[in-house]
Amino acid sequence: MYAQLVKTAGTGVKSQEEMTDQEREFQDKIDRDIKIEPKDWMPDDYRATLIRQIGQHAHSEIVGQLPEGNWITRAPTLERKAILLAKVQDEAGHGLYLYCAAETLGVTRDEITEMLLDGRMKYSSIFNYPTLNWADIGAVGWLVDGAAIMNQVPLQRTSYGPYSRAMIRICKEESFHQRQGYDAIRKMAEGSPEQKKMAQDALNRLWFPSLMMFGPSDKDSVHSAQSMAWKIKINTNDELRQKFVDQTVPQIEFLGLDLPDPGIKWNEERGHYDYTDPDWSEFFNVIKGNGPCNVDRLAARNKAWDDGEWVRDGLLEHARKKAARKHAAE
Ligand code: FAQ
Repeated sequence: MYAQLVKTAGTGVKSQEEMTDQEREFQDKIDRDIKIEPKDWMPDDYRATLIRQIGQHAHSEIVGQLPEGNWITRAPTLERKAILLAKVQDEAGHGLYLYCAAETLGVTRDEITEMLLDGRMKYSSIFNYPTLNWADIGAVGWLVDGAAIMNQVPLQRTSYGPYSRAMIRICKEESFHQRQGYDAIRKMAEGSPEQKKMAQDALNRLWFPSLMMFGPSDKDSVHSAQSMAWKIKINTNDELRQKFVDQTVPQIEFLGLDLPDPGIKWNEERGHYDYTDPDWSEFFNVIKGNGPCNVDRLAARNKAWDDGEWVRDGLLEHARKKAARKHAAE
């Protein structure tokens, strides 16, 4: 069902005249900020766009555990280990809320998981970059969670009720994630010259991949126009990227680190920082499956899925037996 729906998504935005009465009524609800709930009528493309976005978002939370999980055993102190463990567990929880939100649209979690595992569905490009050392873990919390929050705070107002409600809870936890990352990187930036160098190196390597998290520039964004008309997205990719740059540059300066991009400069006229665009050919290459860690990430998820088969089978068999006993007793 989803694969069929998805084929139709991403077409142009319809004018009022082109809409059917039912579509006009739907758009009117959106325009009046009335939330769309699972049993309400919705256009197929709206449903498909949501399944794609929520599904990719859920997959990102799950795959996003891998680069951080890698460092739980090597965290420098017990406190940092406990914090990282809690954060990685939170990401699993975010994935689960989001899979539940996707399921309200008529897909099963198994269906979209299989689409992740065989490469038909995407997850965020950022998780295809490696975390090489402890400074990278601080930088992931600071920059990656920072970018994630910038994107997710407006999504609390997204038009689909279950997605919006999931985002409210997720955002609360994400802000703790960002704070712990900033705290970890600050410790490094204020530490020995070697530690400061590691913090700088992590910032330099993760800066452009973090900017890519917001998606391609607006002129290349296939889905933005329709998604914004339906208030699935509240801001464009470039608007959020600019907000992230404006918020993060003063933090870099406060940490006493060098700016990772010589193009960063305050623009008095615009009231924003100018910055260099990421290398979009690298971005498109990464989302095609050719980033530094794509193969490893998918192999890890496939292994976890295969290794967990006996657990899923056992639970289903238990549920089946329980239902049969209940049925026999009635
Ligand atoms: N990576 O037309 P647009 C996190 C694809 S959560 C991969 O602009 P759209 C928490 C896009 O799917 C991070 N693919 O698309 C955490 C489309 O391809 P398709 C995840 C990307 O949907 C922290 C094509 O490019 N957050 O980090 C990316 O309107 C730390 C054209 O793009 C969300 O998912 C990308 N970065 O806008 C966890 C937030 N960008 O599907 C662990 C919700 C674009 O047609 C540790 N999602 N593409 O084949 C969104 O807000 C939107 O989906 C965007 C993309 C803004 C990401």
